[in-house]
Amino acid sequence: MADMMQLSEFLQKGRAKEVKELVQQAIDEGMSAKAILEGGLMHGMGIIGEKFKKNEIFVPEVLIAARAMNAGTELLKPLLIEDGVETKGTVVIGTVKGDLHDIGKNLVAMMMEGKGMKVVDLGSDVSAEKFVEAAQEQKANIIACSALLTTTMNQMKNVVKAVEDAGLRDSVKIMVGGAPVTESFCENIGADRYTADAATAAETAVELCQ
Ligand code: B1M
Repeated sequence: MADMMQLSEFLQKGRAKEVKELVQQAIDEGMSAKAILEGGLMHGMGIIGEKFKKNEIFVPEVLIAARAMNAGTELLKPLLIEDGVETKGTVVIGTVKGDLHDIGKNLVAMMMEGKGMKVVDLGSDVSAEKFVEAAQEQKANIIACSALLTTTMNQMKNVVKAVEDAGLRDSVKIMVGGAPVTESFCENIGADRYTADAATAAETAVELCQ
């Protein structure tokens, strides 16, 4: 039986190969994507975050752990995609300008895809203008912005303004999320919906397209 504490430890040590093997073993044994994510991968990343905060580890170690996390979550993607689901709408997603944290955004994108949304992932460090251009090109229903830094979350305000300036405010909904983002921040900047986690973000995206 795949041991989720061992998975957490491999992730903390940035051992991507072992993370992949253990995630695959857990999948083969029939463990749910949620159990693997929460019990192993996110548990490990939580400990990394705590150690980073206390200056017990530094950026290189965090980066290596993040790579191992992405290697593990990629394997979970097929489990999160429901077979035969018709496209419910289009979402343009990215991490805001100045922000390189993409793990949470990747999870949100995967889960949205899993719920039948067409997801156009712009990556990280995405400017307000780029969000708007992509939304126009893709005729998107939703722009979804992620931010992990208190210094970059304010970029979301620029996205709301750029959407307004482009005359898209009535046709495009704006979703925001990421660790420092809150419901009241969402209201203050005039975005449409804040969600705290990837699964709720995916459900909300579908709801907004109905
Ligand atoms: Co950074 N980092 N980091 N980091 N990093 C944090 C965010 C920090 C809290 C660490 C700490 O001090 N404890 C801190 C921010 C402090 C603050 O602003 N208050 C911090 C800092 C300071 C920095 C640097 C400035 C460090 C430096 O250089 N001195 C630097 C900034 C670089 C930049 O972006 N310009 C930096 C760099 C990095 C790495 C590159 C090394 C790496 C990122 C690698 C990568 O993403 N590819 C990294 C990492 C990994 C972290 C921590 C440890 C983990 C983040 C993570 O991936 N969590 C983080 C500490 C922590 O969060 N505890 C930290 C797992 C992920 C699944 O969770 O992203 O929260 P999260 O996503 C969740 C929800 O938030 C939500 O759903 C997800 C799961 O359900 N969600 C959404 C996310 N987006 C959403 C969008 C939605 C809805 C929900 O709708 C659209």
